[in-house]
Amino acid sequence: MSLLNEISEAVIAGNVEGTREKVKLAVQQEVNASSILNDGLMVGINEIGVRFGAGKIFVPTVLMAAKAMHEGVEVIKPLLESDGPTTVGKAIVGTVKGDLHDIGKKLVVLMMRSVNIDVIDMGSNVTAEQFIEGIKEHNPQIVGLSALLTTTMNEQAHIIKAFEEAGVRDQVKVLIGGAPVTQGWANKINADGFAADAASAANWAKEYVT
Ligand code: B1M
Repeated sequence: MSLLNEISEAVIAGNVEGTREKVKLAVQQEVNASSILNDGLMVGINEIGVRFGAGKIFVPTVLMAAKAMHEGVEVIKPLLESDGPTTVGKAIVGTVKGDLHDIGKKLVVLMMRSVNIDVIDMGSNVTAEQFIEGIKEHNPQIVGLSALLTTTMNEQAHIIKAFEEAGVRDQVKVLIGGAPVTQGWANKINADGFAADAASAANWAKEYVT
C-alpha cells in the first residue's frame, strides 16, 4: 500500500495519531503537501461520507475521521500557508448558521491565506447578524459563506438578503461554496462567485482583490 493510501486508511479508521505520523512521514519523504491533502486525507474523508450516506457508519465514527483529518491538515498547514509579508486583500469566511461542518471552510481559509489574503475565520454556525458585524468591524472586500447541508444552503440566500437589507451588500463580493452548492445556486441567490474547492476559492479571491 502506498503512503498516500495509508493516510486515507488512517483517516477512515479515525486513527488520529496514525494520521499525524503518516502525514509527517510523507512530508519527510518530500511528498507534495497538496498531494497529501487531495490524494490522501481528502480521499479518506470522502470515503467516510460515502459510508455515512449509505448508513454503514454513524456520527461517532465520522467525528473520529474528522478529527484525524484535522490532525493531518495541522501537519501540512505550514507548507500550505504563505510566508509572504504582504497582504493583498481581506476576507471574512464562515460556515453558515445551523451548519457545524468546518473542515472545508478551514481549508478555504488556509488556501486564501496562502495567496496572501488576510482572512478572518468567523467559525461555524455563523448568523447573518454576525456576518454583518464582521463586515462593519473588518471592512473586508470578500465574504465567504460555506454550507455543507442542503438545508443550510438556504441560509446562504438568507444572509445575502440580510446584507441587502442592512445596506452592506455593495461593499463586498460574496463567494459561496460547500459540497451541495453549485454555480446555478450562486446565480439564483445573487452571490458573486462559486468555488468548488479551496484552491479555486483562493484563486477567485486573489483575482478579485488584485
Ligand atoms: Co455531516 N453530513 N452531518 N458531519 N458530513 C455530510 C455533509 C453528508 C453529505 C454526509 C452524507 O450523508 N453522505 C450529509 C449531508 C446531506 C445533505 O444535506 N444532503 C451530512 C449530514 C446529514 C450530517 C448531520 C445532519 C448528521 C446527523 O446528525 N444526523 C449532521 C449535521 C450537523 C450540523 O451541521 N448541524 C452532521 C454532522 C457531521 C459531523 C459533526 C459528525 C462531521 C463534521 C465535523 C466537522 O466539520 N468538524 C461531519 C462530516 C465530517 C461529514 C462528511 C463525512 C465530510 C465533510 C467534510 O469535512 N469533507 C460529509 C460527507 C461529504 O461531504 N462527503 C457530511 C471534507 C471537506 C474538505 O470537504 O467540506 O466539501 P468539504 O469542503 C470542500 C468543498 O466543498 C469546498 O472546498 C472544500 C475543500 O476543497 N468548500 C468551499 C467548502 N466550503 C467552501 C466555501 C467556499 C468555497 C469552497 O467559499 C466560501
